[in-house]
Amino acid sequence: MELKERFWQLTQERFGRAPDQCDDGQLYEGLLLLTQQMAQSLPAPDSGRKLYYFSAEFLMGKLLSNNLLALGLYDPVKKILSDLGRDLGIIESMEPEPSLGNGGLGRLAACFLDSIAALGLPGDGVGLNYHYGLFRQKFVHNKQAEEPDPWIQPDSWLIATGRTFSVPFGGFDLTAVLYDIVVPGAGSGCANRLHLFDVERPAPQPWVGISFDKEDIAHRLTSFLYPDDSDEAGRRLRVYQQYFMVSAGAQLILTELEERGFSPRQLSDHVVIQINDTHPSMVIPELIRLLTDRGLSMDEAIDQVSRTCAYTNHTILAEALEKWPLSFLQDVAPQLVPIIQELDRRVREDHPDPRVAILDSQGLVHMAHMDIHYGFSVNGVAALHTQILKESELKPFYDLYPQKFNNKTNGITFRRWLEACNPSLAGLIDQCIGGGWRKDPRQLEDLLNFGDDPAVLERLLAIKQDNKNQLCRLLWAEQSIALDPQSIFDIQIKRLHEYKRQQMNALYIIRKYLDIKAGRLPQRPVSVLFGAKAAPAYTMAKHIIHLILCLQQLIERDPQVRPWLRVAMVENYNVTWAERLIPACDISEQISLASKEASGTGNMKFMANGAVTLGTMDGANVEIAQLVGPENIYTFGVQSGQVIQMYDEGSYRPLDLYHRPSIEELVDFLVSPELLSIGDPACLSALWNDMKCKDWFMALLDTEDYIAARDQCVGDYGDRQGWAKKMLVNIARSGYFSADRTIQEYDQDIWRLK
Ligand code: GFP
Repeated sequence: MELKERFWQLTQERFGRAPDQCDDGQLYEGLLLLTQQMAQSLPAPDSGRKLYYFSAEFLMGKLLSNNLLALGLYDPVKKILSDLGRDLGIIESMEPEPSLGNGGLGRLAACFLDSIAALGLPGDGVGLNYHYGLFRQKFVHNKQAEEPDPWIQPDSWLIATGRTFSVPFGGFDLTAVLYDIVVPGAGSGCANRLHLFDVERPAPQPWVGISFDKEDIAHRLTSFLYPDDSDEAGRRLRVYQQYFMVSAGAQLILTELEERGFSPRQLSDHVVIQINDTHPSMVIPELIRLLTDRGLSMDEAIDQVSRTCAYTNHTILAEALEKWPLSFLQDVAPQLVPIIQELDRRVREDHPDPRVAILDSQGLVHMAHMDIHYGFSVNGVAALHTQILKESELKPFYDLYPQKFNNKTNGITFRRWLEACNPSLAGLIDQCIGGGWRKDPRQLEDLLNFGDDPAVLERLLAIKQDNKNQLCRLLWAEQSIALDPQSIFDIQIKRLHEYKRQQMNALYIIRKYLDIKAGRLPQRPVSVLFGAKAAPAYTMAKHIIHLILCLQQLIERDPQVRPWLRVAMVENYNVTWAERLIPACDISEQISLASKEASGTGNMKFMANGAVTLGTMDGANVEIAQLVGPENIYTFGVQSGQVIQMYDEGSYRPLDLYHRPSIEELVDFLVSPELLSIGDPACLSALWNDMKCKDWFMALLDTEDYIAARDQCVGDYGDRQGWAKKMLVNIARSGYFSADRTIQEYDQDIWRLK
């Protein structure tokens, strides 16, 4: 049946009316069902070995456009709608964004699923179906407040599969119910699945904020991603969640293995499990348990699992590498305890070095250590990060298993992050070099032939301006934020964390504010945009949000400063906002303390959309710098080697830096009468005190250099032709960061799926 006919029939059956009589909500529902049906009818890729990608987060973003594009239906559907006088953009805005992730980790998992399906590889995601997501961010009195973020509607992308698994917790069992989201592969003609497990009887929305009874495991286990872990009940709930996910996932794997006609003894021939960060690490002992239940000896089970599991590390921050008290596991999943003890005993027998033990003297289980000993691959996510893992963070492990360590520099899907979010730029690229880049983003290099073509450079600038105009309209309509579209758009969007140094960006804003007040005007007007959520229990991160919002208000009220400098923090930053902000960005802020940002992926998205990076030599920024050359990026700051040395020696003294007049003035502004009249004195002085006395992520170390580099960048923006060239080189060199490339490398070096 023709697409149009099918759509007519569907709305007729569902709503008793033809599409031209439907409201936007009904049209959205109709398109959702149509897309869903077509995606579901696609076969799974041919399976040799099958991948299961385990992750606590999958930050999928809205799926309608993405899936229409993957199915080749985007243009036909757009046409059908426009013939009816309707706009796909408006219909899409009806879709709630699935709230299943936090930051880069979850968005990477989503890009990977997209690429795995597009490459026709057999690989499913495994995660949890959080009903209220991370949280919905509200700004109240210049502070972050958290609310539940319900996203599941009667019609959503979730498909009830009818499959269930019983998860044995200490003292009770819980049924895991499996829902699937279909992941159609762009151009591959097949589809994979994202498997999301849920409790049987999820509790309704908590009424007050995001607090709830953390002991009510049976009903609340899947309420929130990363429930507040500032108390013991919260930490224990995280272990419940993790065990629920991996136990149900491991049972699904063994069931599918059997359905494919293989025995548990053949697990590693037919299955590979990628452990995304340490949240799913318990899959190792759980699979060993399930295999021994099915008749394998302990030796055989350990051998199979060790040849099936591979681990990706996403951070070198010690506090982010999970360590759970064995006593929690004793409560949550007592059956795992003897297995973990046995795994630890074997490690100690072979390697007496206590630094590589799984269980430490305080009774903590080091999840990453278990992954490294009992997995066959350990990878970092950018060249520098992998090097740091090998040379310092995980050195004792690298010395034991050099062959396990490998690098897989992250990537992004250009289908969402260029084709879909920036159609005008995509169109210009097509005109210049044809459409081959859509399949193979490396072909973007051909754009380099247009570096001296004034017409193309003009178009690049015009498209950027147009995207900025569109963003301004949206910010005004949705959040009453007014910006000057002619100003430079300088954007920092990412999880709020001290190592990402949003606070250093704020110090630059203060510098400019003070300059303008003193009559020293900047070279041109700048708008500084932020988007970031802070973990509810991360006090310092919330203070930084407070600082930024206070600066926003201070400047907003000041007619002397406002024409030259604006600050705007987008409320409830999410994937959909990123899709609007990134195409409109001139300067991409990637200013983490060198050595701390494993890779970054926003940096890649900005680059592909023609923003110029202002960044430290950290994570994938290093590779961006190599690709574009020094004239097309602004780098600054102390290098990672020196930073690591300062931590080792404990030699960093923020107070000394604070006493430099150029810095003291900026830091002290936090407790100035201007700011205190707007903000909460307790928060601002806590942040002020922390910055000058502790400054754990060394913002003051790089502040002067940062200000100089940023001023240089703002100055160079005035040479419009020169700037357009930088934009073009950035776009042209971004193809390396295609997630398709990353996934091909995972497949060749780790998974070997076909
Ligand atoms: C984490 C790391 C990033 C990295 C992503 C994906 O992201 O450097 O790019 O994982 O590997 F910190 P966040 O969750 O911190 O955003």
